[in-house]
Amino acid sequence: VADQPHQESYDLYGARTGNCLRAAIALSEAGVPFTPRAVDLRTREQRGPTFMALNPSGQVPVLVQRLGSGAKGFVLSQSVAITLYAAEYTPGGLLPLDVNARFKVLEAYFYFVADVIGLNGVAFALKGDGFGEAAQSLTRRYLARLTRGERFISEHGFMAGDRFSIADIAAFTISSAVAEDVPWTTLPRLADWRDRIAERPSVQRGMHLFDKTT
Ligand SMILES: N[C@@H](CCC(=O)N[C@@H](CS)C(=O)NCC(=O)O)C(=O)O
Repeated sequence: VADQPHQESYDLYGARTGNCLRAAIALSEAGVPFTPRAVDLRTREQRGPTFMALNPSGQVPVLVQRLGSGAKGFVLSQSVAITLYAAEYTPGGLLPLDVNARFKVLEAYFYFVADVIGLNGVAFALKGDGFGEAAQSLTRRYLARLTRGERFISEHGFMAGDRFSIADIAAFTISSAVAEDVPWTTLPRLADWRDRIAERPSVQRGMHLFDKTT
């Protein structure tokens, strides 16, 4: 992405879910010109033939590149990949250019993505399938990991670095999704970090992008 002039625009297909909000914040912060396209999960629009042609997994988010002519270009699913794509779009923005600094951000990013968000997704599925006890056990585990994630907050007030990055985006979206279950008063550094991140314009835009859908 980095060495191409940006002539294209993008559509972000999504709904008001953590995975979509993560992609929306990253694209907003990176200055990617994109239009939100709401997908109605209540009517299972994501499993209809039109959407399945875009993403055979039948899931949001999906990023679609529009070429200058308006024709469909590159199509990308997976919020984690879309977030990294946004980082690549504006080099040195959401991911530091310095290799060591970049991998410290990636370390925190994958901690929240794999060890917290991944478990949250499995707990959600287990609950839906009627395995309440197993879901609760996983929930305790990912909440403990989320609160331990406080250790990544740097002296600059961001996750694993001296500026806002994809690690902040991953940590913020899951913190918001499970906010009611986090003992914020016992975690002043995490609460302070959350309040500051919430004020960022890109975070506010991304968090409210799909407000009218589920
Ligand atoms: N690993 C995928 C997960 C995508 C995902 O689970 N999408 C959910 C909404 S957050 C979805 O589309 N659910 C509707 C369905 O599966 O039918 C990502 O991060 O993009």
